[in-house]
Amino acid sequence: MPKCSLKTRILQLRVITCMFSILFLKAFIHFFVTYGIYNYPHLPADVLETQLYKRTAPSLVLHKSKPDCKYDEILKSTSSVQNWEVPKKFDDFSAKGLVNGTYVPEHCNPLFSVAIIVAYRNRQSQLDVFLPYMHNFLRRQNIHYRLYLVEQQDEKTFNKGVLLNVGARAALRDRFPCLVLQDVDLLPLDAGNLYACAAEPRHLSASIDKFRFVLPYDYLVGGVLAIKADHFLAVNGFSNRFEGWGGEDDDFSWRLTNHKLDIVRFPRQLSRYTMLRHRQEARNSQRRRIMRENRQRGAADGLSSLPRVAVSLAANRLFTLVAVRL
Ligand code: BGN
Repeated sequence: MPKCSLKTRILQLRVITCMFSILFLKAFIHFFVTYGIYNYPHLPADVLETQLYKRTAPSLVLHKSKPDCKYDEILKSTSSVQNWEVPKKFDDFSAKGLVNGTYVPEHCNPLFSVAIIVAYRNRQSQLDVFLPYMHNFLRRQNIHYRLYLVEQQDEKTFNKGVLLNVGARAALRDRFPCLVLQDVDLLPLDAGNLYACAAEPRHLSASIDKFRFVLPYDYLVGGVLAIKADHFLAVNGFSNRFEGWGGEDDDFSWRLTNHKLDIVRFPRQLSRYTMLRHRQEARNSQRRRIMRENRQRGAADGLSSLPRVAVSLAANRLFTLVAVRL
C-alpha cells in the first residue's frame, strides 16, 4: 500500500472536518428554520363550542322530526391518529351519503354548513389519499359540508389565490356561511378538530408534523383556514397576483389584520396535521415585492378584481369540480 504523505493526510482531515461542519450547519439552520411557537395562544378548551359560528346554508332542509346534532362529544374527543398510521392507500372506501361532494348528517339537524375549498393541480396520488381520508374524517363530525375541488387545468404557473377566489365565489353562490380553505397535502389527525368557523378567522393547521408540530409564526394562516363568508368578502378574498409558491397566505393574513380581525386557533392537541410528501414547488421570487405593493395599494386586488378565467362546474360523487383555465 502506498504511504500517504503528511500533506495528503492533512488534506484528508480538512475535507472530513469541512464535511462535518457543513452537515452540522445544515442541521443547525434546519432547527431554527422550523423553530416556532409550541404553546401558542388558543381558544379556551372548555368553551370551544360557544366560540363557534353556528349557521347553516339556506338550501339545507331541516327536519322537525330530527333533533339538533350534538358537538360537545366531538370537541372533547381525545381520539387521534398518529401520522405514521395514516393509510397510504384506500382500497375499500364507501361513498355512502355523498352526492357531488356534499354530505348531510342522517340522524340529526346540523348546526354548521361548511364549504371546503381545495386548490389543486397535478397531485393525483395525494388526491387519492386526501378524498377518502377527509370524507371519513368529516362524516363523523355531524356537519353539513360540500367539498369544492378547484383545479387549474392549464399549463400556466399555479395561481392559488385565483383558484381560492373562484372556489369561494362558487361556495358564496351556494350561500355557504363558512369557508374552509384547505391544502390537499394536509390531513387532520385529531377527531376533535371540528371543521367549523369561529367568530374570528380560525387557523386549523397550527401543528403540522413537517414543522415538528410547532406553529412556525403567529400570523401564519396557510394550510387550513376557516373563515366566515362575510369576512372573506370584507377582506376582498385573496390577491390574484401571486404565481407559484408562497406569499399569498401571508398577504391574506395581512388583510385580516388590516380589517382588525384576530386569528384564533384550537389547542394544539386538536390541531395536529400530517403533511403528505411532495417535491417543494418553485418559490415565487417576486413574492416579497408583491406583498409590499399590495400593502401600499390596500388590498384593492382580490375577489373584486378576479381576472376573466374560464370556469366550468362538474359533479363527481366525492367533490364538486370547479375547473379553471387562467
Ligand atoms: C412562509 C411563506 C408562506 C408559507 C409558509 C409555510 C412567504 C412570503 C415571504 C416571506 N411566505 O415563508 O407562503 O405558507 O412559509 O410554508 O414565502
